[in-house]
Amino acid sequence: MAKERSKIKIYNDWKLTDRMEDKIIINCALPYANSTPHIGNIAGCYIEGDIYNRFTKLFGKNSVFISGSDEYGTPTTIRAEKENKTPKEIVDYYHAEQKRVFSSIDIEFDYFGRTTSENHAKFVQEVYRDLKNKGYIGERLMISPFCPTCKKFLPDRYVTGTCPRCGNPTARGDQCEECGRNNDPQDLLEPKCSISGDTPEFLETRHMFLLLGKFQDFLKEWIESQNSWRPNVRSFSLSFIESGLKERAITRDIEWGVPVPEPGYEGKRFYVWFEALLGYISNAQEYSSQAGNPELWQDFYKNGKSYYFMGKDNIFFHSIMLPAILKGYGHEIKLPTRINGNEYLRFAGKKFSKSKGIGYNVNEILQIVDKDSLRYYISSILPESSDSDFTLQEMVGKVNGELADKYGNYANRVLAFCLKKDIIPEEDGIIDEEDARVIKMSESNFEEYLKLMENLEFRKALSLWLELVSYSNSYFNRSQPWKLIATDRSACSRKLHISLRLLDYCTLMLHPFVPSGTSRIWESYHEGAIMGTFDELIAGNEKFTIKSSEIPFKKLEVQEEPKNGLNLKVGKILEAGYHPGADSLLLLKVSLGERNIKLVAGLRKYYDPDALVGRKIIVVENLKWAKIRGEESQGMLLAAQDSMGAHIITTNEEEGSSVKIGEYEYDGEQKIEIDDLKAYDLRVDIKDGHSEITGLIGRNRLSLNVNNKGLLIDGGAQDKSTVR
Ligand code: B3M
Ligand code: ZN
Repeated sequence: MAKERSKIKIYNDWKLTDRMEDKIIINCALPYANSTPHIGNIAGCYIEGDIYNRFTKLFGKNSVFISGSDEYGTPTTIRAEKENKTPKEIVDYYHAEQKRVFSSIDIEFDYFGRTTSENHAKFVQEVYRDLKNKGYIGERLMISPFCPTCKKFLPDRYVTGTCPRCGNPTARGDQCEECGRNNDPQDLLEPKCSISGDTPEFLETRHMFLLLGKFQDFLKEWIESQNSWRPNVRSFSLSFIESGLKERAITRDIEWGVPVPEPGYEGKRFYVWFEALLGYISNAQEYSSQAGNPELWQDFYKNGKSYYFMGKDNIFFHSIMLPAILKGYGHEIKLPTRINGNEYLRFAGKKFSKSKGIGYNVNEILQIVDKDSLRYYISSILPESSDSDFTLQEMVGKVNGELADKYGNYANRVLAFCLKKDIIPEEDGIIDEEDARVIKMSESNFEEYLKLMENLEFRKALSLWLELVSYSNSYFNRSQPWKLIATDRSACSRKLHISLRLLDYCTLMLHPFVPSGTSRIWESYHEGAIMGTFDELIAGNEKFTIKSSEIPFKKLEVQEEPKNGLNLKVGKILEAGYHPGADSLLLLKVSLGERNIKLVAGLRKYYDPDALVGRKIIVVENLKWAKIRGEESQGMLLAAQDSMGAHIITTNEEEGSSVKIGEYEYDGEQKIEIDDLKAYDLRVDIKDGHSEITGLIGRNRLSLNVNNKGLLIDGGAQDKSTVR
């Protein structure tokens, strides 16, 4: 039989080259330079941009990956005021911090710029003038919140109040973080200046407006024709347009921003969202200059495709504002090819938030897991089409079970076997049925993977990878090279060759997600690096040179996800009387719905027994029973203690109902001691005149609730009073 090259036509058949445009500009939303990126940000868009960038580059595309710090506007000034620093000090620090953090998890931009650059201001002003000349900008008198105490107009974010849509009492004047509504400060109920706390007046001031309405029809038609956009992005944008595009102010009464080239506007600056959107291009310009070809960016923006990755709260700006600005500006710049807006990653049921301290930032999580494991887990739960939950438990399960046990172990078994038996994996021109099947399967799996990746369906692509890894493992098992080597060395060598080809697929497919570990595995059995070998691969000139079978994935040992070990139940007091042996104690008979219990409570100084009968209380049900002065207590009730005395914690919900801490339901098995209660640090928290009982689960302070209704404090209690 004539010897042919491997029938695994892996490399020569890749359709990607023809299917995909060659010039691709990949942008991630410019992160505000005011905090350390957290996992929610990473899952929101940065990892996806990086995955796509690595994917396109790996397969020989000419792509550039660009982002930069968003440094102007109120996000910076608010932070500066909090930290008693200048805005410049804040952005210098956080620009460096963001760069460091991104590279600590292998998010590798070709250029990561800053909106405070000279070039950026120049470009923004140029676009502004152009839009104005073309009639897309108009000056308007507007009513703005003015704080009589601070004696200045308040930027939107400096006004907080109650959201008219969802009732969130801490909504900002630009947007409600709870429901995503874009607010004007006037929309908020009971608006307050966030510096002085006073109620602002609404006074007249002049500003420049982008006349968005002029783009209404164009945008509607354009978005309707975007069939490749994710449905969430498309329908959100269309319904926004449906409700009518209003002109929007693009200047603000603020000092920290790009100057507005207009007489009378010396004290005003461009609105951060107007100028930051132009940061994509200004950063690309700077990238081009640094690359020694200042016109390069034009080639990408005029002749290529542009991909924008962001979290869902940024969709409007990218699908409506940015295209309007670019369309108005013209100059042959193409509108976005894809607007990719992710849903939210949640932690313990809540949106990750730097400002609210929910979840981990990148520095914190890297103390628990390595970057490869983190990237793998985040990739597998990307909130592409709906919110998803980050849990340490699930992360450990996936990393250990999939990355280490399936993929890592597969690579190790094949490579170690070859090394140990000193056998060179080679084709011998023979393909048996089993081989033919596995080759076909891997080809179609890979083809499907390419399509999914091109279509930004990363989670699905990753699950195809996992399928292939399992398939490869079972091929190796069925081949039994450890037996074959004694009976048919040539067949053994061929089976190992196919096993390594499968490992190639697995490693290449995983590479955009887990770049470091896959590179090391690749290099342990190839001459060259995984990147840049594309031409070699296409030509099929690849040679296996097995140097090591060491696998860079370690199993994670992370302590378990924090649990709620407090079994709190709503009880109803049926009977109350005095303890015969103690003058501070009462004896209570309490219904927990299906059963009654006896409690001893130190309430005698504050409550008359008769007044307690019929009241609802919160009982720690899994407390060890104790005899207190000769009377058995089968649990304990919760009360807030302050200088006025004790206040029982109560509710209007049914007896027997469970109390959750945040989203955490009771999840323990054991009886607990009084001392164990301290770990939960239950206390009263008063915010904006509203009291709640909160407790700690892990590092998060969450509010106690029954059926999502907060608990009540009998007669109220002082802020931060202990509850026990
Ligand atoms: N800086 C929002 C953010 O960091 C904003 C994105 C700007 S993209 C031009 O979440
Ligand atoms: Zn809201």
